Amino acid sequence: MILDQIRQKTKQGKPQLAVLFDPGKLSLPEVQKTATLCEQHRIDCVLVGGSLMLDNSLENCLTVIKKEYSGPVILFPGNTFQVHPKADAILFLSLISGRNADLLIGKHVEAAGIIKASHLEVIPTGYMLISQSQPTGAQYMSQTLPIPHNKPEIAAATAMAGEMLGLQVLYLDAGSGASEPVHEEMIRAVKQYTSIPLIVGGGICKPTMAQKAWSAGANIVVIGTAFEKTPHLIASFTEARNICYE
Ligand code: 1GP
Repeated sequence: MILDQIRQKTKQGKPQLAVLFDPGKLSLPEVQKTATLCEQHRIDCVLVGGSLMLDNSLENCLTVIKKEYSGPVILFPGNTFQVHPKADAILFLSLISGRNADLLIGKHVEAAGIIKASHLEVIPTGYMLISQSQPTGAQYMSQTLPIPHNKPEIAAATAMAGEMLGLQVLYLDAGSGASEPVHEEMIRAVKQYTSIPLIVGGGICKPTMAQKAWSAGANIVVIGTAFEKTPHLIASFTEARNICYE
């Protein structure tokens, strides 16, 4: 089970690196190139999804990734259409930072039957959007108020409530292409008050930024935009991950 692997690495204190593929933003040759690098550099897992896809590029993207990359491929769905049995697992996201009932439970009811039939491993995830000076795509698409970036106590309380509700993983997201990542203080606060694996992403574009997130308590750091622009950066991020563990 993929969640067991994540838990095990978390328990061992191994920093994990995930690469986000947004099929709406990448061409198939770009997907292939990045997936090959993910395999070469032993990326811990791959996430696939996006706020918006203007065509049905999800299936083609998954096919190419599965051909090149042998690690776990996890859906990170931006909506109920982004469920596909070619992946291995799905982050079943409840947007616990917001108060949009549809994104807390409504869409889940709609998708439950399809997910059950798909046999995807389901990873119940408390998803928290963190505010930026500029609204991100995720904020706009979810039409929710994110947690203010300078309020770590709100993030910690939200995360605790999510864990108490039985969610298995937490995801702090500044949003794709965010101008600044989730602050270390917030990561530390969430980690201090919870004990489930913590994913952190959004706006992390340098290996030193990833190292700061891991040191503050992130178990999985997610990189999307930086690798879309420069896939070869994967090598320096994995080096940073390995140094962090030594
Ligand atoms: C977005 O956390 C992911 O949901 C990754 O963000 O594209 O900014 O790396 P970036």
